[in-house]
Amino acid sequence: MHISTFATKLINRESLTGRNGLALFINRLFVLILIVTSVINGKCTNGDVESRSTNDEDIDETPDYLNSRVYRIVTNSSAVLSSLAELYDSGILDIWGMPSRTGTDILISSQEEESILMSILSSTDRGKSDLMINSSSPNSGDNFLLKVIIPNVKKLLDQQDQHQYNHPPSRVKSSGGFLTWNEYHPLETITEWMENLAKFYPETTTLIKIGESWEGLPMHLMKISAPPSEKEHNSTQKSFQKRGVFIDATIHAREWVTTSVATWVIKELVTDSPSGQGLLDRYDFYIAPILNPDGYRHSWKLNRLWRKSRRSISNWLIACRGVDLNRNFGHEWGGQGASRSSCSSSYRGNAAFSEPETRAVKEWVEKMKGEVDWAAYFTLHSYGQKWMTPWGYTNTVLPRDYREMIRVARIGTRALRAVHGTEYEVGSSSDMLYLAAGGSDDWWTGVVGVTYSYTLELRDTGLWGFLLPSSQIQDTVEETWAGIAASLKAIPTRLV
Ligand code: 0X9
Ligand code: ZN
Ligand code: ZN
Repeated sequence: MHISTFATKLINRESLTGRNGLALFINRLFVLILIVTSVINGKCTNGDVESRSTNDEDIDETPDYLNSRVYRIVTNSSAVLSSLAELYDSGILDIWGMPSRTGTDILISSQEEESILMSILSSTDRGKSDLMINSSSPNSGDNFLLKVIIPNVKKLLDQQDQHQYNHPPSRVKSSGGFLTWNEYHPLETITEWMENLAKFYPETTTLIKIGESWEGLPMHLMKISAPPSEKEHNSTQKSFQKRGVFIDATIHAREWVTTSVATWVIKELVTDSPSGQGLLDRYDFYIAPILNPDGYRHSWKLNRLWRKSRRSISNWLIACRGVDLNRNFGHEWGGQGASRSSCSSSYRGNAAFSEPETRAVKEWVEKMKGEVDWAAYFTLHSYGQKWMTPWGYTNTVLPRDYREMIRVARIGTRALRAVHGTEYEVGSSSDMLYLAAGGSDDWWTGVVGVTYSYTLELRDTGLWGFLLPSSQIQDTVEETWAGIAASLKAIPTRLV
């Protein structure tokens, strides 16, 4: 079923194109061969109906990344971009990001390297004779640049394993509130840290369980709210009501540095550090450092580069795992850039909010309606150094308050840059990256009605990608928090 619907799609698109016919046809052929071989190789292994078994299946899912490389393709050729999109959509390619004109980073293993590159190159108008690494073809109509940005993924992973091994994650002190930002931490450490924090600072923090993941892990939200000050106590009339700020991280499992930022923000707010001064007078914070606990745990245990949740989806032909939770939110769900194929790393799921993880957020936000007046939403992703607004589902219209969103975003990126000189780009995600429907940012603006809804793609721009070394965590958390804090200060107060 999987293969045949895909083939029909290819044939339909083929008949639409005309010119470039042969190149496209060859390209489609490669894509088809790739799908068939990847099914046979057991990339999508046969399996029974929904099972929660985590042993046998998981072992198959631990790729060794031996001789895998990350390539960057920069092109304005729509044929190449659409061929990339198809490879991604069908689940063959893990694109670190998605096909876009500013550059597409793809992870390719040595076994697949030749066929995938051939397939991509055959869709350029100059055909496969262009197979030149690190070269561009300036004299053709379309620009095309292919270069290796991470020559040996395995080596990088091994180095980082070694590092984790030499510096085992520090345990939470029983006094509560001790975590480090010079290394990454597994799920249990972060959960334990939050639990202790809530015990140690009961006046300001509350640990809220908003639901459970597919594998039954708790989903936590830390509420940070300053107790009313003396001034507020004494005045009979409040001049303004506190508004809510929601920050989440690790919707995508492998984007580890986002969790470091979320926990840093919690720490800065709770310990009343100067960086957050004044913010707790205006806002209550709701922070979820790990929105995809199953995926995060999997990325520690078996596959560092895992992106999606861990639901198992199987039918008679295929058994793949995971839903891209950032394609599962219910505003214009199922539109462009959200795959129907469960093997794709951008699989949208069965329906809007079909996943326990996204549903937990939705139901909790609905429950809080009337109680919290949301001012801003930040969802932390990596990588790319971009501060993005909705919409992700369309690039033909912009949100009503786009100009105001950009004004505040610029204040954020300026403050961010002032810390360590890190440059961010500002704009809507569909303009800067690609179309992708079902993202959390679109839902917060389109359904919840929050003006300042942002997706932040943190460091870097591809040198390390998701494997950002732990030596960069401290700088990343400092600058990101400076940016978020400055942008929150730039939001006009609302009088009641
Ligand atoms: O594709 C995504 O979900 C985000 N990029 S990432 O590389 N971290 O996967 C960008 C999401 C932008 N927002 C929407 N498309 N709604
Ligand atoms: Zn270290
Ligand atoms: Zn992401």
